[in-house]
Amino acid sequence: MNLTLHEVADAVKAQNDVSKYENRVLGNIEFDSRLIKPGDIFLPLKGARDGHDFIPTAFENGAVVTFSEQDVAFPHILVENAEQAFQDLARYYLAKTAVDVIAITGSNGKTTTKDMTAQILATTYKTYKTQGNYNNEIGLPYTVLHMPDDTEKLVLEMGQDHMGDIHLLSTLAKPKLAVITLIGESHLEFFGTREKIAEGKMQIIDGLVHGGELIAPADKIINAYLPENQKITRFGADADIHLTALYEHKDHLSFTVNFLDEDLTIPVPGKFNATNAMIAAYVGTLEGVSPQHIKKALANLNLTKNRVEWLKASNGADVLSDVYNANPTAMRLILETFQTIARNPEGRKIAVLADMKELGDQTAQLHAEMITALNPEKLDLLYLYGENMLSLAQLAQEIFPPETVKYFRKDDEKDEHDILSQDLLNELKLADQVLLKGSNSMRLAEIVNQL
Ligand code: IGM
Repeated sequence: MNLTLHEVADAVKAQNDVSKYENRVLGNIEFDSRLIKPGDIFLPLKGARDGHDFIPTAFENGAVVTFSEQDVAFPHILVENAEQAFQDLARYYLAKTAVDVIAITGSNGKTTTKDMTAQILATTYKTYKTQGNYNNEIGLPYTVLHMPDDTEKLVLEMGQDHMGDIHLLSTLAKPKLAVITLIGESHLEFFGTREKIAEGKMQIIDGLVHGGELIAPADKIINAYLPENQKITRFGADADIHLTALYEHKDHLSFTVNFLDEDLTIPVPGKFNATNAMIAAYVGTLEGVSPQHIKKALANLNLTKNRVEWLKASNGADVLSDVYNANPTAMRLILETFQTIARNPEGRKIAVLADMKELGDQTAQLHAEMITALNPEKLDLLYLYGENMLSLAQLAQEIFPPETVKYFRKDDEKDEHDILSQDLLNELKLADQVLLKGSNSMRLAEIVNQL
């Protein structure tokens, strides 16, 4: 991160005197105390639990200073609001490094535009991009503050759960290029109407630098919100940029675009991926990447699996999969989202929650507390899996109707993974929605594949 302790305190307008602490260069900033390494700075956020409770662990792991909203017996930078301080620090860091920011709002899971853009830019520049789903008011500053010191181009994904989210992210990041891939109707956006989704996404121009450029679909739904004094490039049939040919194959696509002379290929199928690749190629062109480099980067695409994604089960059910890692805050957030979205007509909502690992001696408590995130009126069936989930299963049985909570063992003696998987397969109907969330080692990914 290459910032000193006093510099950080100044950037967030610390309310205490930090001159008594040595002004050393800090390592990383982390809000999960498990990730703190010697020399790091801790950020106590109010997640599922109050991060201030974990300040002692952060120092056990080698933190040299922590942000804090209250006086504590450890070296600290006193602030009114830790989340706001985190955002202020990221804003300061972007100004200091003067890195070029490319902002992309993706429709969750579907878009690979961010990865394609980053891989094209990486042929020519030191490039860093949003990892996983770190695209919200906490994930974006985290991404900014974790970019390598020599980064030249920063590709930031911006997600929206609520109106105003993208405004905050864009004004923080101040992109020189702002990309809207699609005005979707995706599950996670409970905005009511497509107009509201469009309005929310168009806030990506709120922080666009003077002389920047907006790249957006030729969808007329956004016409009401276009900026007056910025360059705008629209994509789609007959628009500024478009595909001039497209050949779909079983496992790849080849296509041409109206702004490059090369024949392009990407090693993934799906027509929409050609559009995503075209947008990425256009960003690369604007940033001065050669056509040869663009062609090569696209041909060798290495697309990472999205951490959180909506999938379709083979029987047609909707699957919200978040199976690679788990902490209490993330589990609470995804439960909130899953319980808020509209049910499919005639469909049920089913949650499959598995153990969160590596939570130390607070494991039992952190799992049991998840009861406050479960709403029996919003969930029709609850599957709980793993030894840490046993106490939650007992608590849930008290508030859910009979037979709607199913518990499956995984402990030293017994693993009922296959029974759970079979039960879910039998249970799942066409109109159902199912959420799967748990630590990677609980092997929920295998169940998602079977679905
Ligand atoms: O949802 S998130 O994962 N998020 C990250 C940013 O990008 C978008 C998604 C998320 C968010 Cl938004 C906020 C927080 Cl605060 C995650 C967290 C988070 O990491 N929360 C964590 C905890 C809580 N509450 S990590 C963690 C806890 C690990 N901690 C327990 C509580 C381990 C621990 C156990 C026992 C101890 O004594 C000390 C630490």
